[in-house]
Amino acid sequence: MFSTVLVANRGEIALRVMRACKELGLRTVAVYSEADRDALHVRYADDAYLIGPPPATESYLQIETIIDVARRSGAGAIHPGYGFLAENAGFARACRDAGIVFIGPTPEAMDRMGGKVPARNEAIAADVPVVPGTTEQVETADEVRRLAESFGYPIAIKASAGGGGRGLKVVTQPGEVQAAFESAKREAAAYFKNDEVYVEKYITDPRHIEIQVLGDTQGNVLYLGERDCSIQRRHQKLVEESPSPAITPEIRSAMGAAAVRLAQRVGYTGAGTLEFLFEDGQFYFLEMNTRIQVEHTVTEQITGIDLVKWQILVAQGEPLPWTQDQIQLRGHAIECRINAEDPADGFRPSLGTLTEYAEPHGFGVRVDSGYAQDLTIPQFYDSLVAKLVTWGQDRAEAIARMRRALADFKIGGARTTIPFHQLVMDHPAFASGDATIRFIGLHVTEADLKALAQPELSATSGDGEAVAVMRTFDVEVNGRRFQVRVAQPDAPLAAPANNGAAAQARPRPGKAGKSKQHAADPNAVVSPIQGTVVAIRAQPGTQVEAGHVLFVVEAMKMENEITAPRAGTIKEVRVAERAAVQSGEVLATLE
Ligand code: MV4
Repeated sequence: MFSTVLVANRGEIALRVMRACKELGLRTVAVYSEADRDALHVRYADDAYLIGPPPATESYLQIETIIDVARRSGAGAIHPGYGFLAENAGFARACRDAGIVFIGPTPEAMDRMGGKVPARNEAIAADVPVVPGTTEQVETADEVRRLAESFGYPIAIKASAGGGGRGLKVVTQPGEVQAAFESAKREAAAYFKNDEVYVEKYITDPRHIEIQVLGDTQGNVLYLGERDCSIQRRHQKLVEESPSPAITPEIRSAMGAAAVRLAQRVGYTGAGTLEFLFEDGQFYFLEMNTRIQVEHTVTEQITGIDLVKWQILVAQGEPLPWTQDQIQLRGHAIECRINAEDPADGFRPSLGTLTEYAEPHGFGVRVDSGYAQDLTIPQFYDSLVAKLVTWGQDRAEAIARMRRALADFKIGGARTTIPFHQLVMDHPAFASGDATIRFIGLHVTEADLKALAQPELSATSGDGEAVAVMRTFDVEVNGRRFQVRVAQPDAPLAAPANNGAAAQARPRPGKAGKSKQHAADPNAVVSPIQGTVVAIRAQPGTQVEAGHVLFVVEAMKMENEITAPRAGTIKEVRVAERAAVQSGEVLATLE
């Protein structure tokens, strides 16, 4: 069996996988892009290989390169972490063809459960409840209306090839069907190059509940309880917990049994997650994630089972050593995703060099992090800095501990989601276990988020030019200790140029002047962020209303809609699709 594992990922999950390898006595190989030369996963691995520039070319996604590194480094197995290559059946096949163990399910199981529509059909065949609807594509708006009559409004029109909430249209009455159907097809064609859509009843206020499964190569599949991931924003999960405050032991065993039936039917091996919507005591299978997930930690905390270790052991042919009734859930665990994002500014990425970084410690506190003090968060990847997980004997204790741990987590140099999590942990609707997928919007308003303003990362001069970095110092006055925040003059080119705090604090004079000028120009449609243009909805001559979405700019895997600042006619479109744009750059002009 293999004795060296190549970890084809970065950040906290690469470290998480390498720790498991180390405990099993396996040698680890890291791969890294030029943006990750200083990254912790590179230092932690026994061996590390540079695989090129950061994703203009998507370095961590290069199948051939990674398999070649596996060969050169003597790795007998590859762990893909999550994202990147984890759900790529082609990559799993390429590993198999190269005689390398892919730590995950077989490509055949991935093919059967990877797509939404195939997975829905497998679920129906396994007698697992799905949302009422079709799986065949609907061809006409008339057909949509007929289907809607049979299971009632509201309905969801979904892109067959969709995922992550893209290509989902909600229709509340027959009069809206035509426009929504056409719009769904257009969006599906634009995003997925496949305009097939199907129809489901729309569940208006569900929870997102997912079941963790673990299968071995002997055909055993176990379920390890559920996770409640209802607290999310635009399909980005922010808080996850296990067990769910809404799931009774009876529902848990019914959902668990359903998940095991489905996983067993497709010959599932390794760790996997089945996503369900849950409302009014009913659960409906949505889709399966055929990988380890970010939030696997909360399941580990309450089951005591090291999921990543068992992914590896199962890949080595080891049978699972438990029966279902030996799986016991103990206490309660909560995970908060600490992202470098500003919750007061639409969760915009807030990248920089971590001038301060001190993690919380103590009983019941776990931090899975990819960063340390003085490291710079690169703009190319997601904004996850650390996962903060607390365990308690019960939910109240896990919440109290999370409050304490959030207060103890000190991060400077980038804004983070910590104040958002503090708001959630203090919220009565969260305390009572009432959060659904509409928690943000219903219980946390835009105004609540706006009020979460964090201290300035830099001080500005009178004309708005950044001149200093804010730092915190301890001082003693008459023997009593105080903390003071001081604006320290910007250090001369000390920090890395890579979008770090110093670089942000002192923008190149030409650029700052330019963006200010643009921001003041009422005719300019300006990108507030650095990123890549992924969609253009503006043509010269088009009349637009204020707030119309004109561009979609992707930064750090998140899409940002750039809207018209006022009503008017598009005069000029200055960027092309796939163009890299700077923060402050003019994308179009109005007249
Ligand atoms: C739904 C739904 C309600 N009814 N389908 C969004 C992403 C994709 N995974 C499925 N999604 C949904 N499908 C029906 N028939 C509501 C959502 C949904 C959602 C689901 C899970 C977590 C967060 C969500 C946020 C908005 C909508």
